[in-house]
Amino acid sequence: MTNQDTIFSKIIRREIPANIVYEDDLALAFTDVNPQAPVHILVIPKKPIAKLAEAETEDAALLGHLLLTAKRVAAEAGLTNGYRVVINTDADGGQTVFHLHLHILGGRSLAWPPG
Ligand code: DGP
Repeated sequence: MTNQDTIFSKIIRREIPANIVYEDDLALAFTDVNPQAPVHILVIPKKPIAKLAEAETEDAALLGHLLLTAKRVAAEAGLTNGYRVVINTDADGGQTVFHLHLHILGGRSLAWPPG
């Protein structure tokens, strides 16, 4: 089941503002409103997949595209020393917006494991 009308759908439709750093036919990337690192960018599919747990085999190419978009956006953000890509999934994963998104976190050394 997908939720077609999250805050991220509104960003895709330009109904609310966002600092968009990358866009193509399949994906959008914009800075996180509540940054957890000096660079914190979200990469989302335009297709409203609610969460990774609802991605299907038919989404394989799209999921690959999102990872390659994350790589591109991280490079364009100057994260030459490394970065982390995170997909929070569902309640225990800490997901709060139910439109699949990749967090790109960088610009400082990140601790592991996460809390
Ligand atoms: P998650 O917890 O993985 O579902 O992360 C959702 C992220 O979305 C969280 O880091 C804050 C961010 N966020 C929520 N609402 C907005 C918004 O309206 N604009 C932007 N740019 N980011 C948002």
